[in-house]
Amino acid sequence: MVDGLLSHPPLPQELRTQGLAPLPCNLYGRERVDLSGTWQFLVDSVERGLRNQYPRYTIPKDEKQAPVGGPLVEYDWDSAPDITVPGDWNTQSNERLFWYEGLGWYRRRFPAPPTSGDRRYFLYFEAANYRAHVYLNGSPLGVHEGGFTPFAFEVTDKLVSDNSLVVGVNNRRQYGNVPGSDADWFNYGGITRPVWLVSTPPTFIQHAVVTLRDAETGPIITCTVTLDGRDAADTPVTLRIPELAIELDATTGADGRATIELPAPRHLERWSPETPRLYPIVLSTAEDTIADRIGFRTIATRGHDVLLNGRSIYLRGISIHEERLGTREDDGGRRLDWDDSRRLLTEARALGCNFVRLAHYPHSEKTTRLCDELGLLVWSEIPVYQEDIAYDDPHTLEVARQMLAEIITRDQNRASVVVWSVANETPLTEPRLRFLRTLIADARAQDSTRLISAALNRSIASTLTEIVIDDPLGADLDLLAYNTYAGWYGPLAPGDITSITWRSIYDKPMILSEFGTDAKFGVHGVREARWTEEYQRWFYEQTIHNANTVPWIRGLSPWILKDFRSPRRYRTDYQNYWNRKGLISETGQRKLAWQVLHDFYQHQADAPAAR
Ligand code: GCB
Repeated sequence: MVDGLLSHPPLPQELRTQGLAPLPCNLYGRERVDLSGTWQFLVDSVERGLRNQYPRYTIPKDEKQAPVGGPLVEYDWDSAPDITVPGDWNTQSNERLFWYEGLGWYRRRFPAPPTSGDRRYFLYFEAANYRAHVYLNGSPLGVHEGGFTPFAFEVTDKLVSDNSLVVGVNNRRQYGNVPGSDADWFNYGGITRPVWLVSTPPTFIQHAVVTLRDAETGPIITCTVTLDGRDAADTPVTLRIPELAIELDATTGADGRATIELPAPRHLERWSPETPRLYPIVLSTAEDTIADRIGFRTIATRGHDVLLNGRSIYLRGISIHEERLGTREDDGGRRLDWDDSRRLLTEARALGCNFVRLAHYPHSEKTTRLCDELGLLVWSEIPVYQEDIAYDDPHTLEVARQMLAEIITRDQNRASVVVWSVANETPLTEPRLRFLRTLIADARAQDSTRLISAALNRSIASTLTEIVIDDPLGADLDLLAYNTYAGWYGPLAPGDITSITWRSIYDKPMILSEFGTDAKFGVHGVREARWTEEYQRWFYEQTIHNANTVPWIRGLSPWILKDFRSPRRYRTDYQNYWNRKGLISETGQRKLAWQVLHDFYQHQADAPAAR
């Protein structure tokens, strides 16, 4: 930890996560009203809104003309500037807020929901970075911490004919947060993903998971349903998968849960990158129905192999940050609509990928749903990043656990998601080991159908030219993953990479979860010259060649698909606050190394030499 990082005292507990409802699953299959669009926005760099109760509230009309002696109110929502939700404030502010990190207040009015009667309502935020303080009609609903996962508040008894929703979002970086105060990506602030008013019947299907597993007797489909509401117990639930001619019932127990289990039909087509088959699924009770499209697949490891549907697979991957692929240099930002997500993933497909590492935090639900459609296996990660995490702070652990639970809840029915990663590049200390082991135990308890991993980069016994995979955390992981920058950071040149040898104390498969060099598109020179496309190409050739000699390296997710904004990249000649390790530039131009990875994925990755 760097001195001075503790200069911001931790927030009092009452300003931490509180008031949340259990997250309703399958948002996109529910009745809901989109609250995206134009909101009002006020910058509150001194954070008075949190201390003085305003600008949480809508000012009653007559208060604006308060007589002398009446309350003095120094803000006015109706004339406050517009902002678009979803979207970060950094890239939609005419540069005024480009570097702003702090508190910003959003306000949106919305009418009473069109349906009336016996319904329940939830305000559902797909994400707000980093801490969100939410108020409805002047009353606090609660607080959520964590910039990349969904959260919801129940507002059933709180809606009026003309509602005022006020949200304070604070993206001030701080030791104790997850991530901490220093990360190599841009800290886009605000309500970065859509906000919805979700409506459900009084007793609704709060959570449902449909999985496939290979038992000794053959493949089994299991569906677990949890109801929420007054009639949650002792209620019949039906699972229908019309294309498999499946219709089965079960009745919930006293805990509101029911499990339906059946042998998978022989003609079930399994989901895979080659055939990303999704089946329409309908779950219903007398009151509620949710529909989704779900793929069936198994993922496991055996010895040095990763097995998808029982078959060894080489993970032909690429790492991706959630940042829009722009058409101009100043275009990228954190707001991604369907087309933006599709554009990034289409670039991954063009490279020949069957796997994407969604770094270093949960990406939007649109992205994982598109990965289901496109046949891209997904590594999903929470932002427990490097050494700047308060590994011995119980509150920080709670936040990380909650994020992990939220992303698992959201994506448990995405066949594409095959890996939960609990961290990236964390130090070899006891507090870190305890912290990550707690997360791993949580992930296994919540979801036994995926692999657990973490990107490692530390070692006890490594030397410059022998990399030893001996991080004690390796014992807890299903899939090992290692980030290497030999040939970029450190004394070795790309020409030295092929003399590197690899040894692992674990009998497990591993992927190279990162490698890369900065190269600015269009900068050319001899291959020994840093920052050039030639240097990057040479580095890729050497690293891939070296990795391909190691039989237990079963995949790659090089760093990274696209150049991305980063506050750590200060060189004005090549970087200008962009990390230039992309295989394509921020506007999509392919660098020379792109072809190297493409050709490897095209011709060699599945060849016996790569096994
Ligand atoms: C890493 C980090 C990644 C950085 C990358 C770099 O090891 O995991 O977040 O962006 O290196 O470019 O240095």
